Amino acid sequence: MGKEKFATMAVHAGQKPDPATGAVSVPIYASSTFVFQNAEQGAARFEGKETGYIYSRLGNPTVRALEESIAALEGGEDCRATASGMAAISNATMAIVKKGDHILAGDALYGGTHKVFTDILKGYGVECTLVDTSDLAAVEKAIKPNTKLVYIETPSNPMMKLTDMKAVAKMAKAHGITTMADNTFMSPYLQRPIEHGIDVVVHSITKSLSGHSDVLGGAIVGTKSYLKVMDPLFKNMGANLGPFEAWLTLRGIKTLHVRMQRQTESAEKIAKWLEDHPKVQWVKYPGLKSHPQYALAKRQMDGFGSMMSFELKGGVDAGRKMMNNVKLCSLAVSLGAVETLISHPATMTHAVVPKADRIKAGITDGLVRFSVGIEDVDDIIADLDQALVKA
Ligand code: LCS
Repeated sequence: MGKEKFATMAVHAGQKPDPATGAVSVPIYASSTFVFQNAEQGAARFEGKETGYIYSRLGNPTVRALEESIAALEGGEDCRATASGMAAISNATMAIVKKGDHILAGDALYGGTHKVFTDILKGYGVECTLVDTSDLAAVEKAIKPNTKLVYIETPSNPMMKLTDMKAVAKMAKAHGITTMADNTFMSPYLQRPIEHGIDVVVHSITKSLSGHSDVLGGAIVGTKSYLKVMDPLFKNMGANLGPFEAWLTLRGIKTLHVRMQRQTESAEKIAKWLEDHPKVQWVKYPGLKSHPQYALAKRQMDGFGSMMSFELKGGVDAGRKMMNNVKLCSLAVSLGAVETLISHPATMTHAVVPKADRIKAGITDGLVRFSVGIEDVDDIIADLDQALVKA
């Protein structure tokens, strides 16, 4: 049998019946430690001469099932599940860069990532240049002799700007630079960066992978050799995910393809409706023909996703009025959930980004970010419609 299709892997990869009991749902192994048959076995496991569980910071069966599932869905060799998306990004990055190294990163990143790259890592002697990674010539120009990592979000949060992954990966490889992509916005159902040559994929599994606004977690996907280099850092810094969160995410992943299909279908309809609305200045959604990278979106993504941003003609005041008047949509940060979420990046997710960086990246004060859920699309549009009347 060849490689299974995505929907089959979503339900079954890593999620085998429990060998001890036959339970169809992977059990929650709520155990911090695991008994050794004898002292020799304990020693052998610590030395890596025998596989088996030791202590849950070093590995846990429920978490392991999730890691196998995500690795299969992303088409990567292996995965480590982390306590948050930020834990994934910081651990994955710190395994690549050391004092004196340079990171080249997209200019519109999630606020937390921006803070780690431009401020926190600076204190450890790592410098970072932000660049518009949709502009290949600008990326090439910004490469320095000490550049060790090119980091991208595609689409970016919240500007929905795409990066040509194949081209960037090829360019970085020619310079011996590792590439990392945050695939949170798309999920592996819609985009698999490793297929385009990207080396490491990171996720906030808080979003589409778990999908139900009930988990905080992250994941790092890469080659076995990369993860071997990262493991000492990961296991000793203690960024691991707990078994309950892993179980909730395994449960979420079983319906990932179904949720993403519905969310994408609804998002396409909503983006077109917003674009035609007289009170809307512009809409950024990769599935709109007006998106400057529509052709690239069709080439490197299997669908356009559930995320969009837009600005009203009345700017920040109109946007605020609209957000204060939605009834079905939840005024909340986060994304990729079954619930439709609306938020204001300038004062929320990207408030930690210095205003100059934010404006340069196009994140204006009036920008509204929208994450489409799985409710009835006509009800979502009706809610936006009544809120826009008041804006
Ligand atoms: N990557 C992206 C693209 C994100 O949007 C976020 C969080 C993270 C990584 C970090 O993941 P976490 O540690 O929160 O699991 N994004 C958020 C957002 O847009 N609203 O609230 C959090």
